[in-house]
Amino acid sequence: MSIDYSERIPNNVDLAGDRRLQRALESWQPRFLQWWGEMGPTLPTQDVYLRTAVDVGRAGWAHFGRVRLPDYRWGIFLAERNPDRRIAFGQHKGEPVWQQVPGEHRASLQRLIVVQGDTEPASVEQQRRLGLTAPSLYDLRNLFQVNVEEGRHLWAMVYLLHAHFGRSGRDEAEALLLRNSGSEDAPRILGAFNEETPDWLSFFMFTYFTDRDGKYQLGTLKESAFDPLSRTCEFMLKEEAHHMFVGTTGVDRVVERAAQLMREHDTADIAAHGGIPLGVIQKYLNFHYSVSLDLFGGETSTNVANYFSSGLKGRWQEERRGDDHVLTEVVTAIEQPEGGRVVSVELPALTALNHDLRTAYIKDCETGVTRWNRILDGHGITGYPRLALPHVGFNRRVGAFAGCHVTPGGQITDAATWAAGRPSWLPTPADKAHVESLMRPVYEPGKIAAWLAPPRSGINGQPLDYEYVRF
Ligand code: BYC
Repeated sequence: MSIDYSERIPNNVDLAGDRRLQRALESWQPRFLQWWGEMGPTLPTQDVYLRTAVDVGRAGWAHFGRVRLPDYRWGIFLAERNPDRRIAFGQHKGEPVWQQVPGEHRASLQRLIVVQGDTEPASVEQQRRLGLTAPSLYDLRNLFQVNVEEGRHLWAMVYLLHAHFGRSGRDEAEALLLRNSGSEDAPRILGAFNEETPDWLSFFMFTYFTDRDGKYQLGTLKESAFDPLSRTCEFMLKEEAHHMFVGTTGVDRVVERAAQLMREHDTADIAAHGGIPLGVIQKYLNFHYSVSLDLFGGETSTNVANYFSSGLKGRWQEERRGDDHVLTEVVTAIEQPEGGRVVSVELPALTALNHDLRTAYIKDCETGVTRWNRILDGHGITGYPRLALPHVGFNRRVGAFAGCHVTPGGQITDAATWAAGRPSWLPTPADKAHVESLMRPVYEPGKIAAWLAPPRSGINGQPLDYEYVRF
C-alpha cells in the first residue's frame, strides 16, 4: 500500500479508517513537534536536501527534495503484509502470526516496544548540537537525515503503542517525550543513550557502533510473531542502512586524513597538524564499542529466553538458521570471568540468546575495522599498531564482565592497574579537548574541514558542492 501524504499524519495503515486512533495520534503529534522544537537540532536552517519515504516496496521508496526541517512529513509506514506469514520459532512455531497482542504477552511486548522507542528520540537529543560544528554541508545534511528518521522511528513505536496497548500504551507514548538523554531525574532507559555525542568523531562512532546495535535489535524484532511490530521493523531497517553508512564512511574519512597527515609529516603525532591521531581514534572506538556491547543485555538472560520461546523476539536471520528454532535441547559456549581468568562455559542456548546476537554484531563490527586498516595499508602506513576491537570484557557495565577490570587485550587486572591504563585506552580530557578544538563549522558548499577527507560522492547523484543545506 503506498503512502497517503494528503493526511495530516502520512501513513499506509489506513489511519482514516480508525477515527479514534487517528484522533489519539493527532493529539500526540503537536507534542512530538514541541519536543522536536525543544530537543531536536539547535542549528536554525532554511531547508535541507532530504529523502522522504514515498512507498514501502522494494524499488524506489525514497523521494529527495528540499524540506524545511519542522515540515518534514513524519508518518507511519509498515512493510507490506504477507498474509501467509507464520511464526518461525519458539513454542508457537508454525502457527499464523498475530495481528493483535495476546493478553499474556502484553506486558513483555509493550516493554520491548518502549525500550526500542526510547532510543530513537534519545539519539536526536544526543546529537542536537552537532549542527553547530558540522565539517561540511554534506555532513550536516546527513546528520539531519539521521535525525528526522530517528524521529520517524519514534513515530513507528508510538503507533504500535497507541494502536495495540490501550491506555497504558498512550501513557508510555507520552513518557517517551518526557524522558531525556542524560537527564538526572528522567534519563533514557539504556545506558549508551545517556552518553554525550559532543563531537563528530563521536557521531561517526555512534552511527557505526550504536546504530549497528539498532540494526541487530530491529532484526530480532522483525522476526516477532506480533506482525505489526515485524512489519514496522522491516521498514525501519531500510532507513537504518543509511545511518550506518554515515558512520562507516565517516570513520573512513577520519582515518584517511590521519594517514595522509602521517605520510606528509612522517609522524604519528598529527594533532599539531590538525588531524586526529590513530591512538585517539582507537580510544573513541574502544569507548563506543564497549558501551554498545552493553546494549545487548546480559550474556545470560531469562528475559530473552522467554521472549524467544513465546515468539516475541527471534534471532538474527532466524529463518536462515539450520536448527530446530525451538532450542530447548541446544547448548552453547560463552566467555565469562572466573577466578581472574576468562573461561568458556557451556549454557542452554535459550538463555544465551543475547550473547548469540552480540556475536553476530561483533562479526559485523570487525568488517569496519578491517576496512579502516586497509585504508592505512593503502597509504603505506607501517610501524604503527592497527585499529582493533577491544576484548568483549573491556569497560563493561552490563553482563558477566560488569565490575571486572579487563584490558583491551582481554586480561583481567586489578582496579589500580586498570586506572593506570585507562588514559591509554579511553579518551582523556586532553584527547577530547583536541577533538573539540577541531570542531569548527564549514558551511560553504563543496568545502570540507581539514581533519577529515572529503566523501567519495555526493547524495543521490548530486555533486559535492551542491548546497545540501540552506540557511
Ligand atoms: N542499560 O535480562 P537482561 C537503536 C535491563 S538501538 C540499562 O540482561 P534483556 C538505535 C533490562 O531491561 C536498539 N538497562 O536483558 C541506535 C532488564 O530490566 P528488567 C534498541 C539494561 O532483558 C542508535 C535487566 O536489565 N532496541 O535502535 O534480555 C540510534 C536485565 O537485563 C541494559 C532494543 O534494545 C542497559 N544497557 O535484554 C537510534 C530492543 N541492558 O526488564 C536507535 C528492545 C539490560 O529486568 N530491548 N538492561 O526491568 C531488548 O530487547 C532488551 O530489553 C535488551 C536487554 C536487549 C535491552
